Amino acid sequence: NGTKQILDECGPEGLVEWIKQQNEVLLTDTTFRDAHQSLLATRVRSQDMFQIADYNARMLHNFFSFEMWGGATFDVSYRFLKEDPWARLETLRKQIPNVLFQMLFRGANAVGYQNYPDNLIREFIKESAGSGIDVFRIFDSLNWIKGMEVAIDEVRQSGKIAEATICYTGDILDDSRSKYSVQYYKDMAKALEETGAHILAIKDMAGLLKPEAAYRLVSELKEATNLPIHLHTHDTSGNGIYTYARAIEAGVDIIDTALGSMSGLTSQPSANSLYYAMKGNKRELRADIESLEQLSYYWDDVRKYYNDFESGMNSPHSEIYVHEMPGGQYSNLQQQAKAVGLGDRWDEVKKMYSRVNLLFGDIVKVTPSSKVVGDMALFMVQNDLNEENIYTRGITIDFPDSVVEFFQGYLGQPHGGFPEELQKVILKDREAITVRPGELLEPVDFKELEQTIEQKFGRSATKQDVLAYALYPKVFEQYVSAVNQFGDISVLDTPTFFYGLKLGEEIEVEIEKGKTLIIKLIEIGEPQHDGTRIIYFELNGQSRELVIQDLTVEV
Ligand code: PYR
Repeated sequence: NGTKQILDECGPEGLVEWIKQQNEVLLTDTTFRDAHQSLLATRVRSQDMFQIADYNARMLHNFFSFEMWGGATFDVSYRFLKEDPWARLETLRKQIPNVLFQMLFRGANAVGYQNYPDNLIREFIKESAGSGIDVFRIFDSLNWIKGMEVAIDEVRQSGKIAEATICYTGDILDDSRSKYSVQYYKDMAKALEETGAHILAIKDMAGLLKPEAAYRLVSELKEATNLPIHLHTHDTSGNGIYTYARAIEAGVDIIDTALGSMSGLTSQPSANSLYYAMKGNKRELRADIESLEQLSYYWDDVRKYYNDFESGMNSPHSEIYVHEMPGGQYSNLQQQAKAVGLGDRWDEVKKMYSRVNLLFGDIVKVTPSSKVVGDMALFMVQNDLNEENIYTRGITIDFPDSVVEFFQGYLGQPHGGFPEELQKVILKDREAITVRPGELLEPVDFKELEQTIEQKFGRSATKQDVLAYALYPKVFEQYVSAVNQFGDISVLDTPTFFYGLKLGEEIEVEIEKGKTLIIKLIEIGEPQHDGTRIIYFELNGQSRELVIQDLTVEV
């Protein structure tokens, strides 16, 4: 029996007991979520997962879970892939009935970048649980317990696993960074246990947890709480396998890995390599290495389709221990720097990132607090600001919205509070809140949103549509108009989706089960004076033509 059956038959408490009773190191495979979020700008399409899902179910049946939803995958699906993330979840659920499905949930920020009303958080969790999610990894971008309480409560009420999370920052081995000490993490772990966590996650989102720190932290947290511990790291420094080996010796229960060809650097450490690394150890991995290798070959091929989204990082970056930038942020901030003309000052931006962190009082940096630090770093470099002149020149400067909102308390409260003098400079005459933002936000009126969707888009709205619209109104609107214009383009194969058909190329598209179209591109007509072209193609052997607007043609 897979872990899914254990949860369904024995409930969350039964599953937790089962984890504790056995001594195996359990694995979560992140290939469907964090691996591609961190390596390929979250662009992996559902098609490429559906093709291999049956194999995952059979070959990785002894895994604890598949992390396959949440984080950035929700909005990227609608925004860039023009596909419905709920359909991904429900289809994979049917294909993989035996292993737990896990999602990353940003506490009061859900799968977005701002705090949302409590009723939206609750409804989103209910719907996700109903559509197939079993394990909710809930974190707060400032490690603020209050930002996680509503989500933990709702997951428990839904009968699913609340995996409450400590985000790891700083360095417990460095006494000069005493703000995030072992004691701090122990206190946080106990508070999460009292709040109702079933499992405790250590989320090392930047890959800062050094091997000896992992040993010490896992040992201490096992002493401090009665919860199974699930460790997540990134391999940016190249030290990930060693970190896991030490955590395994300290008794960690579950770890996050990715399949070989989707692992390493900003992604998770490789399950395949860890398997060999642990050989001969008392807690060697029970994984089936042949299956891991087969699946890795598949992703080796598929990854090539996404070449345009590779970050360009091609060797381990030990500087991560200095700038502390999360795995998924590095390439994004680099793009942002280029966009504002700071491409050739990237080294300065990276240094400024760590200086801004200290200026802000040394905060936890993970979505969305990491974005605030990144926005401020760019702003400081652009405007020649530094730790001294900000208090004088800053009085007359308008800071980026994300920074202002952070200092207003709209992302919650950082450990140790805000630096007061800087807060005054940034907020000017704006007020700051100290309560949970969710307490002040008006509840979402779901009925009204449903009617708005129906009127605006001329289609009936499902609960899933309403939730997506409540979280991301503009993105959802653009998604619906793309679907209205082009139909369901999620059925296209990935090279065709990203790069189009070449002359003479023939593709097969399954538009629904058992219904296939064979499309061959025959000729592209000359551009007309109105910017249109005629496309000549064959559809299941029949000649067809279509007039399209070629946006690259100047009219
Ligand atoms: C996310 O929030 O998407 C992360 O991966 C941290």
